[in-house]
Amino acid sequence: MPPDVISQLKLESDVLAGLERNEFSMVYQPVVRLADRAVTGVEALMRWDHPVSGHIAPERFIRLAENMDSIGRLTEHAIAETCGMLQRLRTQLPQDKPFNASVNISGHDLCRDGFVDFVAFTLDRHALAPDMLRLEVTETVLVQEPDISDQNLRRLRSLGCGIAVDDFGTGYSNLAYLKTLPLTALKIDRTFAGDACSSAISRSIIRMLVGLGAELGVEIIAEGLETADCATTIAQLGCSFAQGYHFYKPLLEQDLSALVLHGDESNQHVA
Ligand code: G
Ligand code: MN
Repeated sequence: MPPDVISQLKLESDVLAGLERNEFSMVYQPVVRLADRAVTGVEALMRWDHPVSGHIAPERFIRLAENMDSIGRLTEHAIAETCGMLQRLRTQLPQDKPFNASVNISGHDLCRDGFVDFVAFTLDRHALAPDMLRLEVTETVLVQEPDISDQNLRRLRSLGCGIAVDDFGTGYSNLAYLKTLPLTALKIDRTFAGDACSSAISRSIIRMLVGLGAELGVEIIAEGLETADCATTIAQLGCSFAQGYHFYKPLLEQDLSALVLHGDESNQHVA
């Protein structure tokens, strides 16, 4: 067997064993409303605490797992964990305070039979309003699998879930899906948002995307903001929401709850 097949098989069995042993956990990076810096939601990010390799970043295993059946199990785990967190948080938040969590899903998930039913079942099990959950897909997925993803995204949308387009601006220049898909948010990739204060081209692109968001009635979220200057620039360009290390790193659930319930006491344990 070629070495890449062996390592793929090893990864597959490690992922399945890791799920059994509870090695996958979620951290939550706050999304802030730029007007008042209120935390209005989070992006859920997966962490793998591997018994031998230690902490493995999602960029390293998700892309490999996308070729395997286990990506479905990982996504379902992420959705179930995130819905559990939302249910616990919801009981403590004022009823009228909107809050949402985004979970990253792959093209594989969207094409899988039973995925939409799993989402519906999990929302129901946690007694959550469906609009508290957003599913985040990359632009590439929307362009590569238009028929299947379109159908399942519509079903998810009719359940009431939000749909966010991740890494917006880096996938394809084919924006035809914007005409047909019922989207909730576009997330401007950090290659533009991260250097908005130093690059005039990034600023032009962001200005254009903010205009597009207003026309389409979708939220625009800038990702990867690392400095105060960039945050100020992004706000001046009319962007309403942002996320990035300048505001918050991904947080453990306990720190997220403290932040959302009691405000920024700057004592979070960074996850
Ligand atoms: O593409 P996506 O939005 O899913 O990427 C999320 C990843 O980006 C996570 O691994 C997260 O830790 C990382 N991330 C979050 N905020 C920042 C930031 O401000 N700068 C950089 N470089 N990475 C970030
Ligand atoms: Mn994402």
